[in-house]
Amino acid sequence: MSRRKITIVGAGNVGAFAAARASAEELGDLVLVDVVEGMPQGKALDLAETAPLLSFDAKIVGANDYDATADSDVVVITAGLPRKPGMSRDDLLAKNESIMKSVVEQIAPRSPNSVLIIVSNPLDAMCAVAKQVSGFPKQRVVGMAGVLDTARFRAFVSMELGVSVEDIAALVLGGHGDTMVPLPKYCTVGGIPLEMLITPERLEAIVERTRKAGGEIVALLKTGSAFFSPAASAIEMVKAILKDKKRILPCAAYLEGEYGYDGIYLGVPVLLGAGGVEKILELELTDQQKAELDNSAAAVKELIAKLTL
Ligand code: TXD
Repeated sequence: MSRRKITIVGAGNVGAFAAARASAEELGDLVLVDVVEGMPQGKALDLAETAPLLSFDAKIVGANDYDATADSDVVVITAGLPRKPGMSRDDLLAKNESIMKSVVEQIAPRSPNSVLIIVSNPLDAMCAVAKQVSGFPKQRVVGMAGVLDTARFRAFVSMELGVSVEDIAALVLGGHGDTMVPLPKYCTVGGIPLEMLITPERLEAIVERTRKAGGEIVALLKTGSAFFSPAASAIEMVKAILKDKKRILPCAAYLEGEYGYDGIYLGVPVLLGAGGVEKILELELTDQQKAELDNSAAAVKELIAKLTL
């Protein structure tokens, strides 16, 4: 059996670290694509030279065009501009829309059976662009945000309680922005509801920190946004797909009636396997949770209306 093939478009911070994770986990052969001349080639070569140290076998190539990407199983798209201090994710809309269009126009005909994992911001709107331009079925265009937002929530709970992250399960719904909807009621620590282990005030502080976690890092870095955890999150999704793990992960999925929304991408729990988004899980929400999700959906719709699609 030949190896699986993963293309990563945008070999910047997120793309490069995602490539490092994918190769270290021996998920398949890799193609790195970027517009900057020499850069994806250089990073690909550097990464290939880690193989003897980390004991993986993979063909890793870098390119400025798309021919080498043909017949990829999964394509992770991180191409685009990141945020600078003072910018919201939405400020990136116009520029990243045109980048996303040009990338997907090149990718889709060469890898018509691939699953596209969108990472570029503003995430939910970029998923809509990728779906429209690729013409792929909704199952095969999915966005990475909830896995990251959930990991952040879990990291903060672990710091607060001094317990292993491995025992913390959590769920964050909604768009990838300040309107995201962390669901502390669905959070457990070793099977115990989180709410039994923490005061309401501390829990609320963690929820707030999770909502603003991306901005916290942008403010510290000053020159860009988070990349270790976004890259690891994207590769968690790649792994679920390539290994057909049927993971239940919060992802930006195209909704057609689920949760009462139609024709938009929004973060919801999905079953992620070889077919991409194989199923959307619908949870019963309280009135307040539904109101928060409505607010998040409205923010996504507002952005989609600004696209030139
Ligand atoms: O949760 C999430 N979804 C996110 C999203 C978490 C973190 C970062 N998020 C977004 O991903 C971020 O707001 C950006 O829109 C993307 C990429 O972030 P990254 O931090 O990796 O940005 P870099 O380091 O600037 O890398 C972007 C690369 C850079 O090397 C550009 O040269 C390249 O994208 N680029 C392109 N590649 C191919 N094709 C085109 N047209 C292109 N334009 C730029």
